[in-house]
This record gives sequence, C-alpha cells and structure tokens, in this order.
Amino acid sequence: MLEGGLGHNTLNGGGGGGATGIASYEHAASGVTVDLNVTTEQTVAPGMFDTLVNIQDIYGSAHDDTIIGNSASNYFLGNGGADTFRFNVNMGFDGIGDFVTGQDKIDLNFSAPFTDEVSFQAWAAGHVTAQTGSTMITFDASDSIFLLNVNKANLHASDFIVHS
Ligand SMILES: [Ca+2]
Ligand SMILES: [Ca+2]
Repeated sequence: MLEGGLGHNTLNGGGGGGATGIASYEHAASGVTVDLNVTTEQTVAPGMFDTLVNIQDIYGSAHDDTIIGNSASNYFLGNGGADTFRFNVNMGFDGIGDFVTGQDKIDLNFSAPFTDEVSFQAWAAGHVTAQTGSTMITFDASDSIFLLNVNKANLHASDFIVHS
C-alpha cells in the first residue's frame, strides 16, 4: 500500500508480484480528490501533488473525499466523512468497501438511468440485487458496482448523483 503525503509524490503500485496497487490517503489532514483517469500529476489536496502509476484502488481520508474510478476494476474505501465516488461509462467491475447510505454518494457520470425515487426503484428491479447482506448494481455485462455490507433496501435515488 502506498500512502500519499505532502509535496510531490509518485505512487507506483507496479512491480510487486502482480498485487493490486493501492493508494491510501487515510492519514490526510483534509479531504482528497483523486481521479484515476489522470496519469499526470494531480492536486489531490492543498499541498499534495501525486502522480498515480499502476494504481487501481483508493483508500480515502477521514474527511469528505471525491474518488473517481477508471475503466479498470477499482476498489474504494471512503474511510469516514461524506464521500463521493464517481463512475464514468465503462467503469468495469468496481467495489466500495464502506459505502454509507444517506451519507456518501455514487456519482454516475453519464446519462442518468433514473431521475427520482420512483424511476430508481423501477430501474433497480432489473439492475440492483441483494447478495448476502451486500448489494450489486449491474449496469451491463461488463460494468457493475459492488457495495459491501449495504442492504439493498437502504439504497435510494438520493444516494446517487445523476446527470442529464
Ligand atoms: Ca473519506
Ligand atoms: Ca473501474
């Protein structure tokens, strides 16, 4: 696991037995914004400039974070705060380990599959399934978001940010 800190850092998750690269911001003093689509240096928080190489997984700070996945299989931990997890089209098979309904948000950064609670529930009937205490959101055969320890019944349209 690689930990971001103050200043300019390159977090390179490659070269270690094929293990998934994890960038952790669990000790960051403020919320971070991390975009896995950015391969050059990015400002993740005031004074923190990171270049992410071979990173698939992000562990957030204790504060409010924005974590943006890419097309690889990503695993995220928000680590407290009110966190936003953004997914683009063709997100792949992603997971969130500590999503908190009513507090965190899933930002669907593509044409909204639903607009309100009624249309969410209709959409969810074909796309959201309970899996032994967890919830799987399936967009298509190659794109899904797994929410560990989230009860499907507690997931609502208000847990999402949608775009027209
Ligand atoms: Ca957080
Ligand atoms: Ca992904």
